[in-house]
Amino acid sequence: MSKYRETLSKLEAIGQEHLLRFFADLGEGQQTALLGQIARLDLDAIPRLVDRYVRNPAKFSPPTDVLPVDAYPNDPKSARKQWDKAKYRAAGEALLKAGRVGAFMVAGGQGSRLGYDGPKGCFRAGEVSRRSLFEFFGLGIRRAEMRYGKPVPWYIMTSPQNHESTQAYFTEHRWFGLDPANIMFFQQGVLPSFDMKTGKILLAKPDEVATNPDGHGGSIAALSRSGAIADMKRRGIEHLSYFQVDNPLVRTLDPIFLGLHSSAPDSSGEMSSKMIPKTDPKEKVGVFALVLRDGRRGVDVIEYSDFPAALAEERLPDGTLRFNAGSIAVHILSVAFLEKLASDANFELPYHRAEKKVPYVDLDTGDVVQPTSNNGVKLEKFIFDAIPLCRQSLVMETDRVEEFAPIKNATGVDSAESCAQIQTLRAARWLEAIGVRVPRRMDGTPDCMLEIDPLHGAEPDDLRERVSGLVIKPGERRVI
Ligand code: UD2
Repeated sequence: MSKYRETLSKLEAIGQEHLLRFFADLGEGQQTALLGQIARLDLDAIPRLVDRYVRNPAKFSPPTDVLPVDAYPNDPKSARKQWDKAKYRAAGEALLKAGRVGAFMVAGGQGSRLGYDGPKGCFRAGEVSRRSLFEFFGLGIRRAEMRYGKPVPWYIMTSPQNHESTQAYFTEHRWFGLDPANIMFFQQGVLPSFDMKTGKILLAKPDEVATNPDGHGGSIAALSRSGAIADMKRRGIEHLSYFQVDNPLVRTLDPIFLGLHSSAPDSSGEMSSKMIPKTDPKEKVGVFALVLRDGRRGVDVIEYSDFPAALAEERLPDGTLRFNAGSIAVHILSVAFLEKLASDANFELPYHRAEKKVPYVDLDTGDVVQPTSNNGVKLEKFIFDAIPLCRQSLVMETDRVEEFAPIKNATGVDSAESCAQIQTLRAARWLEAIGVRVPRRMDGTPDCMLEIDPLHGAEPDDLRERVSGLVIKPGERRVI
């Protein structure tokens, strides 16, 4: 049977044969490409996905029995919970010195909100240095390698859409001084995008199925499929420091967080998370909460769009939000946990459904239509849905100015501009902590633009020698 006939009959069996509607009009190369693209889809799973998530989506019922999480406070002397930061820092440093830690960045997203054409990590995150997001992370990792004397392998998840351009960018920038032998790029999977009403898979072009990356939750299968987990085991890597591509302030390798994750009594060492206290109930970050599932209460992340507004608004007598644990999407995952999940044939993270405007081919005319309202459904998996699968998972609080300034939007909140302001605030704070005067305006904001070179310091003390005698003039732009 020809490849065409074979594909057609498989598609007919699941009611998706329209994908070959224009086959006869295509050139030979296009025909081969289309058949190849369809062959890479998991066709057996399609009817179940269409039925469950596209045509008859269960109405999402937010969990009602939720309690706030008991996070490790940023101030270790807090009356709420006291803990020994120095002890956990030593434990984390021991792991780094033993070469047991890798970095894991998810960079497969479509970055559509930013409106930037190209891998999001190439976007400029240094207002003064003009460095890209990728470079910030690369230099942070290089600093850890120099400080702890061991290579930190860096696993980077891309998607088919940006895989080659991401790799080319790294090559062009000579891997930011890192050894390319310790950087592994691997692609996440894709899922077809569906017509919202009919559940038919959309065609992006007569010779191309409309697809979307399968979400950062797709990384667990992709890490396994690509051989990344095998690579980690060969190298003796036990824990992965997970971060997103959009936050240049992230501590790529935080010894305190690593130590807490790996040795705190209330951590199973499988997956841990960082949070910042939310002040605005509407802030677009997932919320950590203790949720009752199957008779067991455990940590969970509820995405902002799913978190009941009444709970999000609840305040404590001191005015702070009761559910204030906002996720900055920074985690540590143990390699053993990832391997356990990936090797379990019954393991599957839930899919989340998003209704979007998806350009599509009109099946009668063959023309590409740009919809003006939502017509399509994209399905995605989220990595934080693995948290409830842990035996015990902990959450550590951190400070917003120290660690969270994502670039998501072209302007306003979470933009390059707000990121530069936060970077300046952080640098000013660090410099003042080690005795350097920073010019400030009448309203207290720094009258300068400052940026910390991630290679020079991961905390204020690292900068001491470098800044001795430094004078910052009002209006100055400077990389420290
Ligand atoms: C994410 C979290 C949100 C909060 C916020 C903090 C989700 C669903 N929400 O919101 O709770 O923690 O971050 O900044 O994650 N990515 C892939 N492949 C994909 C999709 C995304 O690699 O298929 C990567 C993407 O490149 C980025 C990260 O995942 O690094 C986050 O993606 P996003 O921009 O969709 O998440 P966002 O900002 O809505």
